[in-house]
Amino acid sequence: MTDCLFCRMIKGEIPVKPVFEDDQLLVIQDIAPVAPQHLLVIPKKHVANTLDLQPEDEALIGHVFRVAAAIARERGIAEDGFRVVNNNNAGAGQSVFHIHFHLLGGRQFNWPPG
Ligand code: DGP
Repeated sequence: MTDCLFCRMIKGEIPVKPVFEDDQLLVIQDIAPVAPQHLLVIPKKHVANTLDLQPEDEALIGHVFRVAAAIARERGIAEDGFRVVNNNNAGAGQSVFHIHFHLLGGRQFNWPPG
């Protein structure tokens, strides 16, 4: 996807400072943090959102959560509580249509979410 912001970051066309990277994922700081710790866990495979996931993506999504948990522990936000949030479509707040997961921590969260 040549016009996809996150694909361009993954391909190196837009420079980023990865917090973590492997063959499946890129993790970066969110440009507009809404918590003291706000990272984006971005699968390198272009999938618009959860609605487009395929059976072969199941291991990838499991990997997302395992990496998010490891980063939460590393950053000291695991014990006090953290969130992994995935917005799907505009009504839920999705603004970048390349699937990604917000890893949020470092403050108290409310329920229900806004
Ligand atoms: P969402 O609204 O759920 O689609 O999340 C997209 C997030 O991406 C949003 O929190 C802001 C972030 N974002 C948008 N553009 C950039 C950018 O150029 N760099 C970084 N690091 N984050 C971005």
